[in-house]
Amino acid sequence: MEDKVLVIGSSGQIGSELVLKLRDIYNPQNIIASDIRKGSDIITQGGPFEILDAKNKEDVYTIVKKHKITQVYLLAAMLSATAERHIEAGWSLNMRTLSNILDLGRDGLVKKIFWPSSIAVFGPNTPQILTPQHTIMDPNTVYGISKLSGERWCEYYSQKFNVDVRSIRYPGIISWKTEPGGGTTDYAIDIFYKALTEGKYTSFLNKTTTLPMLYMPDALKATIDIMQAPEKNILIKSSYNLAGISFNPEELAMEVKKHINDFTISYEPDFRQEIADSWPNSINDDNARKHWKWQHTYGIKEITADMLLNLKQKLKIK
Ligand code: AKB
Repeated sequence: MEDKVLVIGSSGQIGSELVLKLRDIYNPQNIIASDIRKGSDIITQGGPFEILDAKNKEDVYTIVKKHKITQVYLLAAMLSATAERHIEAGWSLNMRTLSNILDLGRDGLVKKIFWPSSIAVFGPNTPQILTPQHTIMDPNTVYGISKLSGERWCEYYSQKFNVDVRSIRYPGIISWKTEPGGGTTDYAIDIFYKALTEGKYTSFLNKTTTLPMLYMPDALKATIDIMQAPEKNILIKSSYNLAGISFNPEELAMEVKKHINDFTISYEPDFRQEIADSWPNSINDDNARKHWKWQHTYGIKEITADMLLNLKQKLKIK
């Protein structure tokens, strides 16, 4: 029997691109997109789409039974900056949705689950350079606390109920198709929009704030690779460290300047600076590379060139 896949959060930055990628690889009729709000036509018309509030367990179970779903990708979440402003809503969204999906696995309704964790699981006392897989984890944001709790629940459900749940600690994800909302790493996307439309950008992080980042094609590849890997290769049941590249706002601005000569950047750090300061500069992802052959492709040069090229077309800039 062919797998039937449910993507929750299909209108978001990652979900919207993941649906299209999965529909390219598999039969599009087997990829059911879902979100609390209606997404773009390309998502809702290119295959099945359901309006779904994944906090509602009954609704989740109904959709899963209706479409005979075998795999779930849970991409709905409130990111770090927004969750600091909406503590209860962030906690509730991030935890309720995960618990509903893990229960689907425990109850034998689905065979495989993908749930993303984040570099936000680390905190101010975590070693910041090449952060190891197993280390001090003392997140001090709502988002980070929810992700670390989520990791513990994933491992628990895997050990106690044999649920096949797979997870990656996403770094900042850079992309041009759908804008992200409410992340601390979002400066690395905003900068491209502003460089093209205004020729200048004011960064909400200071110039030396180095953070781990990944370009969307690499993020999609990692997500699908871990789901396609044989179960015996998934030795870490909480969440895998994953790295692509690391850079700071000043380095990214210098790269942008190579394409837009008169581009200027200034710095006005806000509350997101403290969040970024508590996260790693770089990540050790040896386990992902060993266990399921993870490899990234895009560096800062390639990301900058591709972002500017695609955003120019999207924003209709000559
Ligand atoms: C955020 O900035 O909140 C996210 C993340 C690193 O998980 N992009």
